[in-house]
Amino acid sequence: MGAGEDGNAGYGQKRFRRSKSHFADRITADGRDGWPVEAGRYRLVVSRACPWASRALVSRRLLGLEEALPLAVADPIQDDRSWRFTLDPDGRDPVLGIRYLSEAYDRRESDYPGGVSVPAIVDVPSGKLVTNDYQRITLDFATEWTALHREGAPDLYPRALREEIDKVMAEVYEDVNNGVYRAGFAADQEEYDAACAGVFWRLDLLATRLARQRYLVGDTITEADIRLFTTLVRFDAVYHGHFKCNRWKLAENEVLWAYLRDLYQTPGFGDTVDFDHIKRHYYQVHTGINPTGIVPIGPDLSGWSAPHHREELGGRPFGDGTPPGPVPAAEAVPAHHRPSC
Ligand SMILES: N[C@@H](CCC(=O)N[C@@H](CS)C(=O)NCC(=O)O)C(=O)O
Repeated sequence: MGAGEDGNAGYGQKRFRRSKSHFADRITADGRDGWPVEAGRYRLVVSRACPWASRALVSRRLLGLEEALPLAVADPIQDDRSWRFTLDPDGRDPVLGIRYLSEAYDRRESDYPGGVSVPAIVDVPSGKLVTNDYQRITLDFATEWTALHREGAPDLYPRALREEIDKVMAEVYEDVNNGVYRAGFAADQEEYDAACAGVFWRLDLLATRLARQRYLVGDTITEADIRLFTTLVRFDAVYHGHFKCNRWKLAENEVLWAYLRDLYQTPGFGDTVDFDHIKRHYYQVHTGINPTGIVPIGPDLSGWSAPHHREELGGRPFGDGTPPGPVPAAEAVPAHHRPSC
């Protein structure tokens, strides 16, 4: 089920390794890879369960790219052909007309041997996959798709702060974003101990940093916050139990819990999150570490809208810009998949 680096590649290996995105063409303003930025030409394929895809969901909302780059949401449960569009009528994506994301991969490259991963951007006219390079996709949203940004869109990757943003993101990736996966798919005690220690060591450092400042870099929301958010928002629901990162829960860490609630309550963050998809995907797909596929009842999802008081630290969430408008009706996450607060 769901072969690939996220699903099964870690099992039985000495060390969990994340395989590189294979399709790294870029969609740019000048179209140098043959894929120019163009409203309505591409389709963003995600799973709301996936932290890497969720970066793209948040960034797309903050920048107001919903109309320019329409969305396909895959079923959180992959089958042996991977991501599928079983949430759509007749099990087909209504625009691409395909049942499996792998069909877009096949159109791009026949006999591609790697995993079929999200996020993915597909060229609608040709039905071909353009990119599954999740590290690049959101940076390009911020810097290449500018002509299609909404009015008041924030600068998520400000030039003057890029060096620091890149440094923070690299540390967060190694110890937190990917660290939880290394802990979860560890093949032995030693590997688990090292990964888990790294997760909590880095979270402690981040909490110290965030006790003094509202956001990770500068005084506005940047790409670095998006990347930390998508892991933190899953922490208590899946990483604490399923991946055994259980030294403490996020909700027990005053600073990180307040930081997470602050972002969650910011338009464009919490409104992309689907806890039902997250929990069912992790607990039901990773049968190597949860053979029964039982999805636990917790955690208690109350309290996400409680006051966080982070505004007392200052900060200007959108800089000189403004918050995004409401979620397009067709993209709203069902109320029963979200905290009742
Ligand atoms: N494949 C990307 C990361 C994205 C990723 O791992 N996505 C997961 C979902 S959270 C996925 O689609 N896994 C299925 C697979 O790779 O076969 C990479 O280059 O590391």
